[in-house]
Amino acid sequence: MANTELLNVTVLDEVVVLTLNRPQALNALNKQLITDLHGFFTQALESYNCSGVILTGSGAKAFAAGADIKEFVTMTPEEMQALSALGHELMFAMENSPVPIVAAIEGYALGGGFELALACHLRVGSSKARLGNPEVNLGIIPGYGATQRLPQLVGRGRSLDIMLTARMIEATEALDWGLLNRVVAPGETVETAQKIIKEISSKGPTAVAKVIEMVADFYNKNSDGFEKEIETFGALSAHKEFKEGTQAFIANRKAQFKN
Ligand code: DAK
Repeated sequence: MANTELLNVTVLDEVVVLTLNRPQALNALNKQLITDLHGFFTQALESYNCSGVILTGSGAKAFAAGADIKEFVTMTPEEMQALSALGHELMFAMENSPVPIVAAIEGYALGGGFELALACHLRVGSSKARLGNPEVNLGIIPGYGATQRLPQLVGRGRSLDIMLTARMIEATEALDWGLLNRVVAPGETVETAQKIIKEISSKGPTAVAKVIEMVADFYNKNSDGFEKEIETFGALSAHKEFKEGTQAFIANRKAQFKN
């Protein structure tokens, strides 16, 4: 899938940069944008053969200021449920992507926009980033997974603080809480995300994909993660990337994982 009207797709040095493109509505996530993101992460991503994805918002003011309030008030309960299912599928596809996805957050990441960032593997925020789940202000609860992913990231007390008070968390507090992995100057989030992905791309790609898979598995109530780690560890030790990584160490050279 190439660009759509609302989702800009570019490739920069083997990294896909996805830009939410509704700056006039602070990149609020309407049905079309969720559908485009779903199409990208469930179908198109595979064909890019990239080392990672950066997800960002257009304009300096917002990553995404939530689900599109003006649109969702017009939807029937059936349409809301169908959109919820699509959104959940999207977030799971992101969480389970074999290549790292890094959110580059300039300005607001609220409600559904925050949930989209929570489904990314890492988050880089500008010092002007403001994060939060203000859904209770509208008489609803988060609908794209924050009730589950937020406690996974910051625990019960901080999640309840964020979701019950609906307050916006500033970048320094978000960094302290582990909501953001890095805080940088405004305008530098994409470049920083690019550097992070570049660094990860020098590692064994299969090991990277397996780390993502195994950490996601920690939250799978039906799976024994320790057992899976033993199996995966064994399988990887027969992999050519393990051979290359260890031989490179012994020969005192940099490992070359790519052909
Ligand atoms: N939806 C639609 N339009 C939005 C928007 C949003 N979430 N956020 C901002 N905009 C629009 C504004 O209406 C305004 O449009 P015009 O009036 O110019 O036409 C434009 O973007 C610029 O916004 P402001 O003029 O308000 O800008 P300010 O700098 O004054 O304020 C702000 C920035 C971020 C503090 C403010 O815009 C704001 O409070 N925005 C709303 C934040 C919010 O409550 N977000 C929604 C949380 S609830 C679902 C799944 C999930 C969800 C829903 C359904 N289903 C599965 C169906 C999730 C719900 C949420 O995300």
